[in-house]
Amino acid sequence: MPDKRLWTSQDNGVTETERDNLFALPLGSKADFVFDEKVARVFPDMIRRSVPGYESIIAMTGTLAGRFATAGSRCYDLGCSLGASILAMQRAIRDRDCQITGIDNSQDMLDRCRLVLGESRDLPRVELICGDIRSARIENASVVVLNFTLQFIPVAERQALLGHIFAGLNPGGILVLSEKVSFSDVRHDQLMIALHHDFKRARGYTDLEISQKRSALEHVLIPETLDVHRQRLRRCGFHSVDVWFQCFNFASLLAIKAPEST
Ligand code: GEK
Repeated sequence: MPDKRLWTSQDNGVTETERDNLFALPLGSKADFVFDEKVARVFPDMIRRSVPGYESIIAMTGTLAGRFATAGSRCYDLGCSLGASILAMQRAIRDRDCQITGIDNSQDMLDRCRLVLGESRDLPRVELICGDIRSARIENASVVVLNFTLQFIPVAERQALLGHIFAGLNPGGILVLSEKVSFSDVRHDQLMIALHHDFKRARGYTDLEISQKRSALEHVLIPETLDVHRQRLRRCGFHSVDVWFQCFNFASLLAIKAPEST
């Protein structure tokens, strides 16, 4: 019987996580993807083998927070899952006076997140909230992170959420927005999807796993083009918006709120 546990380095410690085989066997009925206990258990393995560039985006989220977090302000990780971005920010922010708030509406994710984060007295304090990011209180923020979470919010509600985040950001504050994206050129879109599936195959997922996961996410994860994201962020009022990372159909944007002086 192979050992199902994997030891995943989270830089400041080691997290025990199982290998993701949730879609390995044929599923009788088609059900939408949910962030339940089964997913939380395998999440670190699942996201690393599913999202090209995930490790770089998480590490650079820390680097960005290290530059933009200001003394006495708050940093938010919206849809924090097991806290990968929280850990990266905690390590990069030198000001102990900053507080990091992680919000997720999956209690199963947050229960595991608490175990991953543990107690670290000499790092910025972390508060974890179980709730919907659409009704979250965001205030005095210097850094807001939405890493692969906006894609799960209904398209019609995305503008309101981003507007709410913009209102809670201090002048000079940033939003890091990472998403699976689509492309308006159909051939390019299909090529990026095929390359993403090659990435997953190279990391051990079978064609059955890839197609069953794709069906489960079909009505749950709705990608949009980079142009749509850029335009929406500009409409919210961000004065500087652009992509800082892209690998196939996964990208991360940096949106900056103007400093008071400009
Ligand atoms: C990472 N950022 O490791 N309110 C709160 N949480 C939500 C909502 C909502 N309305 N909708 C979804 N979630 C993480 C990865 S995973 C991305 C983020 C993925 C939560 C959901 O419970 C899940 O934990 C997270 O958003 C999305 O970088 O699995 O592709």
